[in-house]
Amino acid sequence: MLRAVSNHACLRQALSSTRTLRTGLQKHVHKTQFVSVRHVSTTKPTERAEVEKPIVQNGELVFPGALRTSFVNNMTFVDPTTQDSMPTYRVVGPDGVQIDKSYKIDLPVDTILKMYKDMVTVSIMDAIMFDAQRQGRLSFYMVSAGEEGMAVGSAAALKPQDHVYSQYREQGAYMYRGFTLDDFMNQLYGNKHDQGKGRNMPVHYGSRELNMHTISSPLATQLPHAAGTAYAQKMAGVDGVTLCYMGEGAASEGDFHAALNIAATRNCPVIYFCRNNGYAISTSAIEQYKGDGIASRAIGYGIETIRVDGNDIFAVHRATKKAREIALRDQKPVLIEGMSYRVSHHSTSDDSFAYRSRGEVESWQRKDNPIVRLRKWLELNKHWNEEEEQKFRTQARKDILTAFSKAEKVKKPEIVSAFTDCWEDIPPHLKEQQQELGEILDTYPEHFDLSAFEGGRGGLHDK
Ligand SMILES: Cc1ncc(C[n+]2csc(CCOP(=O)(O)OP(=O)(O)O)c2C)c(N)n1
Repeated sequence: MLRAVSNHACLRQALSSTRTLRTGLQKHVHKTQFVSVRHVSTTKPTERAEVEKPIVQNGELVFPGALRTSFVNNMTFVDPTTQDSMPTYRVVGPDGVQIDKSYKIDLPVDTILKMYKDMVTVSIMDAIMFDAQRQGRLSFYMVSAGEEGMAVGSAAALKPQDHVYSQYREQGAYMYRGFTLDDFMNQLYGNKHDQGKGRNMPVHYGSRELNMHTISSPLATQLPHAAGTAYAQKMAGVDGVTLCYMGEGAASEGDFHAALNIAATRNCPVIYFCRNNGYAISTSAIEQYKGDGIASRAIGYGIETIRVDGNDIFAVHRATKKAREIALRDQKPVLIEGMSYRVSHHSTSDDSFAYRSRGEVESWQRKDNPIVRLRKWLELNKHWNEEEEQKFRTQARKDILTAFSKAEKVKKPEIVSAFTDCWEDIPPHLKEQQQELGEILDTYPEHFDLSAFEGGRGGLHDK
């Protein structure tokens, strides 16, 4: 109890120091402020007691670095190829029939229908926006075809207060949590309603309101951030966890190691969700790693883990719901590896038939798919039919096209937003650059058409 009280006092001190530090840094960038934040241990008292007292087994001291090891006198190297591969959990098979009968699908039908509709909407939006990019109406796009089930199914197991970090193929999670078609389109067009003020590439969504941390391009950097967010949630004692998505390619980054180890050692309530879709651009998973996928690595970090069929939204949802319970109750990380297949090109900058056969892609498209699988289950259970399907698809398409043409017409943000938000206030050296840009625009107005930007030349605000 004493420890908990002192932790909270420390946290308050840390938070208020951080606030002072931030304000201090932003308001007076030339001044340096130092604050001291006391070290707070989050190792459980029982764990500490274990490492503090020497442990003796059969009269011998146990090495502190491997408390559960035992001595053997036959020398054996562990050969990973002789280990069983981690199984892949499934609730419903490709034909829509429930396989794990011990699990009662207890989700309300309305929720399951929302999950289905969100997957379908994302897939239609992806197809339209991919084509829009090919027509030159958009600079870039990435679709999530074949992976909608992992994004929607996992997001459906979260609570609104949970925090989410994405890679870039999780538009389904955004949609499930309440990102609207207008929100998607405003970001894709980088118009003045885009919360990121048009500064990021398309598909780099973010929403403070929905606790969805803004996507950034450098792979895996979000993983340690997520551990830190979960650590802060733990310290603040809030009823929430953090979920962080990544691809199996991103899991080869050093940040994967840093994040999982810190999450495990600091007992952070974070769920790492790895979408293993078999490819990282042109690099197939067999060239990416030699071990048994990503889930097996979590064991080495002391993290509970499960591998699930990413085309089975029920398996994804059930595993994430359980992972959330474990992370919150035990205040520790959990890793889920969702197995799937990237049926799409990597992005609009990629032609995947340059490195894999059309036949391979087509057989996946034909044989397995999270949307078709859930549709089969819904129809078998009389919750959906062809007529509803057609009606829904027609309406979704209409709604997407409406949002698309609306966002395309909205002006870009004022050009001053190229200078704002680097710091809270524009510092003197950036002010100079802002002024210089004004002079260039005034000297060569015929070379700069600013009619697409809110306020035109006036949007620079330096006159
Ligand atoms: C640090 C870093 N290295 C390389 C890249 C270029 N890059 C962008 S996406 C990508 C592949 C990622 O594959 P994966 O994590 O498996 O996700 P997927 O695209 O399959 O969803 C690469 C190499 C990058 N954005 N950041």
